[in-house]
Amino acid sequence: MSVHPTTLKTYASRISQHPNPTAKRVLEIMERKKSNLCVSVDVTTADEVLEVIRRVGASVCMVKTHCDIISDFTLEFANELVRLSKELDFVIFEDRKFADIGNTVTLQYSSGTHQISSWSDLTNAHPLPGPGIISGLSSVGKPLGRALLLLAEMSSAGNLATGEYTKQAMKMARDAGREFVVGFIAMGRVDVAEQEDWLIMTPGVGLAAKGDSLGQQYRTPREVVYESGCDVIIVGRGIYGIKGGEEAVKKEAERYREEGWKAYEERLARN
Ligand code: 5BU
Repeated sequence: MSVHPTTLKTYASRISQHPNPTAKRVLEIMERKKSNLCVSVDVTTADEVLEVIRRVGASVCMVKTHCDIISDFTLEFANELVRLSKELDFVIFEDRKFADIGNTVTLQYSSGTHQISSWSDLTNAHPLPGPGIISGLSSVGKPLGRALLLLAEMSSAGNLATGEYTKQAMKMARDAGREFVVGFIAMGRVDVAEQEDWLIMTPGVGLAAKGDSLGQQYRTPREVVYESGCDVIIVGRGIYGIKGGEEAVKKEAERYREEGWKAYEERLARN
């Protein structure tokens, strides 16, 4: 197993490597709360979303949303999300996966029912349409201090984001600079160049299941953080879907936080 130098550094020592304010904030929160856990709150009403966040908030550095699955989404709900993100100290990541030409994504990011740029600290985009997608999103998000991840890889079986595609995603991020693009959705340390410091966030994490019936594939926090050198574990159904009511969800979030942090400490101990 090759070890990328960035994986031997503490999250705190990486703060100064990042010019983007949201990237700095993510790393600060991770260190402060001893958490590399992002909970993906994929429930379909505003009340349920807020309820899950109240239960898991203390254990996470980040909350990930899909605002287009929330049947009663309003900007008042978004305001409450922002208020909770300050109170409970986490970053909001809208997993929008933009994938259109620059002009269209600019409108999708700033306008419509969701006005994502007004409340989401971090979002993501497919590199598929080319660098215009970054320029478009950046024109809206950068002045607000927001940040972008590119999807360099995916967790689902049979996906096409592999090999040369992943390499080109890296190149596109490098060419864009690190003021707005702060990292990748990836399954491992795709930033092979030794001096690079990107945030690598990884979905497809579960302690119980190995996958679902629709192609999702799960690895454990240890496989993701220790073996693959990723920075943030993203967990959805493994946490909010656990049986046993409110307390069980809270306990499960704490269990994933502990597992993720233990794997990070183990990785640092290789120094
Ligand atoms: P799960 O319930 O832990 O399987 O949810 C995973 C979440 O991460 C879900 O919101 C997906 O949309 C998201 N995801 C993913 O699973 N795999 C990917 O490659 C990307 C996002 Br990108």
